[in-house]
Amino acid sequence: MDQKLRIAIQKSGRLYDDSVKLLKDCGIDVKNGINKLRTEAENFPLEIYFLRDDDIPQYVEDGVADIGIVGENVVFEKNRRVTAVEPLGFGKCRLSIAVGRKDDYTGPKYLEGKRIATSYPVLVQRFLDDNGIRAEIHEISGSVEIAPGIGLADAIVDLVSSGSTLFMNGLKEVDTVLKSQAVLIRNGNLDEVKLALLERLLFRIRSVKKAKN
Ligand code: PRT
Ligand code: ZN
Repeated sequence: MDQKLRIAIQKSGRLYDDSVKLLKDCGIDVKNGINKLRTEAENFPLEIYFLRDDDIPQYVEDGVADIGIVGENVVFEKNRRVTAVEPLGFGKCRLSIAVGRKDDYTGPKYLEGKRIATSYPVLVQRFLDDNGIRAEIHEISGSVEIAPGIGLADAIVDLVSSGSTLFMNGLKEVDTVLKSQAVLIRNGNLDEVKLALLERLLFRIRSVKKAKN
């Protein structure tokens, strides 16, 4: 049986449309994935798995999928053994520190001894360590922006794109922990056949990116 390359993409959410569009732009037809967990491309030896973005690095590390499309923020937070092969130019955002609009943030030292709410404890801890700061991290999985307003935290670290969510919650962006975009990741132990398929796909992805510039 001919081998297929298995790619994991987000099932629904901010990366879904652009991930499917990228494959389409590469000349690969992805049939109505939305209610399916798995589908096959018609005209390229590619099998597509639809997953929650948080699970993609692990699936790729474990070799359940060969490659995946996911935000760098997730790749770095999950800290899995996967290789980033190509930045994709969409899903751009920043993981930023925000404090109350009237708070007087003077730099990372401001965070010393403070309570920080975030869904990114690993990246926040690394930032604190790099800056020699001790602070208390409160991990929450969603609606991080409301934490300061309800007295749960003094600062937050969350993804920002336009900044309007912060603004609406009375917060201001004061520092950036990580700049992020969607990347193609791959398993570290692909065999020659899969590597050759990946090269074919990458050639197309790079052509699409060039055509856009
Ligand atoms: O269900 P699943 O777990 O797969 O999805 P999810 O809800 O975890 O992720 P999703 O779909 O929200 O985001 C997927 C990826 O898109 C993220 O991991 C980032 O790499 C990227 N991305 C780009 C963003 C944003 N921009 C973004 N603005 N992810 C989230 N946001 C959120 C942010 O958390 C905040 O709540 O949007 C709000 C801020 O937006 P602005 O425009 O008001 O600043
Ligand atoms: Zn997620």
